[in-house]
Amino acid sequence: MQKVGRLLIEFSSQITLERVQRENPNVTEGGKYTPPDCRPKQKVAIIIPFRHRDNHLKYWLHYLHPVLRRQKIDYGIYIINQLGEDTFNRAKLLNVGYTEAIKDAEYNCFIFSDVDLIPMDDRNLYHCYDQPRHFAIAMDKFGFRLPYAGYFGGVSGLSKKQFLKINGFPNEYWGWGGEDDDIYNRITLNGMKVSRPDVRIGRYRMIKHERDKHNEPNPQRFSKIQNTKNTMRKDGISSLMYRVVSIKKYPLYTNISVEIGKPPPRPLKG
Ligand SMILES: [Mn+2]
Repeated sequence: MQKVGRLLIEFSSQITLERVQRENPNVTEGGKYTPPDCRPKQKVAIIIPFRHRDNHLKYWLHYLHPVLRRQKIDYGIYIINQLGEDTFNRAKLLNVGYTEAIKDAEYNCFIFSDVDLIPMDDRNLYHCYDQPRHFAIAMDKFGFRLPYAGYFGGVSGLSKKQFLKINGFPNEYWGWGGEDDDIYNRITLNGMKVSRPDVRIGRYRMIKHERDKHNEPNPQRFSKIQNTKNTMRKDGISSLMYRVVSIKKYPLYTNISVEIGKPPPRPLKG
């Protein structure tokens, strides 16, 4: 199967998981795939932070499994589901995904993707590069441009070595925003720089949605991203605490449901 370049992506037809399964017969339990005709050097865990987005996940699986197979990636899909209704914490879920994926298989590359982002070109290769990679550089919601030079949101990828060099991701960003900028800071403060695809290839469609409940913009994000240098050594993969409640291997993905706690109480002013 060859890559096809630009893809037609739409979210109006109804997708069923049975259909996606039928169309991807070589994907094995837990959402794993190994190309039959080559031996990839990288083993890629794709990690998706998740809560209440089952419909988006269907589209993601429908579009991504064929793309990843055409790219001859050796991969596994991990949905990291935050249990309960406390404030969402994307970066902490990504740390959990890293930790659980390496218990499952010998991954050396980690791609962190939002569940509602679909690449529009299969030449945007989902593996790791010699610098941390930002994949989602031209999203439709930003007019197919980077919203700002240091943007690292949506879909990104780090080798195991790169991830450990920055002590993973911050655990203390509760609610929407800032965690991706903190990760960008960690990368540059540790002497690395972000690699990106060509703007014609790094195009993405985001599935339109209302803002999630319990993921309000985090008002502390502006001050926190000024402090990455002081926080990154103590807050990260080295300080990660969580509890796995269940691990379920479905035909197209592995679901890991976790309790990750809630934000610390805000001190009263005065
Ligand atoms: Mn979104």
